[in-house]
Amino acid sequence: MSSQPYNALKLSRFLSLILRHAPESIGLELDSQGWAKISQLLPLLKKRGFNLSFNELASIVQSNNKQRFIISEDKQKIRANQGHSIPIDLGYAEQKPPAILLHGTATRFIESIFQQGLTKQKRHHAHLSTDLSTAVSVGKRYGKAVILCIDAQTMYEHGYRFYLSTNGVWLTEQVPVDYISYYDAR
Ligand code: HQG
Repeated sequence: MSSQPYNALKLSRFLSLILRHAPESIGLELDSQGWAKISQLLPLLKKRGFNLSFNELASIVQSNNKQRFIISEDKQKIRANQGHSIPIDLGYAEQKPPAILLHGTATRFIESIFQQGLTKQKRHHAHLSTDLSTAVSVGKRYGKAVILCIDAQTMYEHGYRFYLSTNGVWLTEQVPVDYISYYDAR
């Protein structure tokens, strides 16, 4: 297994790019729910230097640290579980969120967030987590991490909708300022 003809981390990043943002960049077609046919994907990956079998793709999907991708039950299709910027419908059902959710961001966004609230930016939703270490690592991607605490229970009571992705990320359209505070690490 150590002689893999591709780098698993690079491949995972490339899959994120093509399954969430730019399938057309390699000529891949996604259906309205974001699924790509694996029989179409594998030859396109090969052209990009990622020469792998179905089983190798399945093992990349299975070992991904954030479970970013899923293979359909019939094993014909693959999609990203969340994080898209292209218009597809993941079809997640609305769910009651935990009372508190976290959002990791960077210090440079704080002023704007406390003016406008948390907005979805280029993606379909604002992304929230139940887990402090995930929030910290998400925030660190853009600079010095700051953790925000979201009063999801009150939002829910006020009619805001929440969705839970297959890989455990909580999604909501936006979080107005009233429901945001700094996370108190104690
Ligand atoms: C910030 C990762 C200014 C927001 C994670 C974030 C996640 C604002 C950035 C997923 C703002 C958007 C998504 C406002 C929000 N003014 N900045 N009003 N509202 N922001 O990458 O949540 O590792 O689109 O705080 O696990 O960081 O890629 O969203 O810093 O689930 O699989 O604007 O990406 O997954 O950044 O991350 P993003 P995110 P992966």
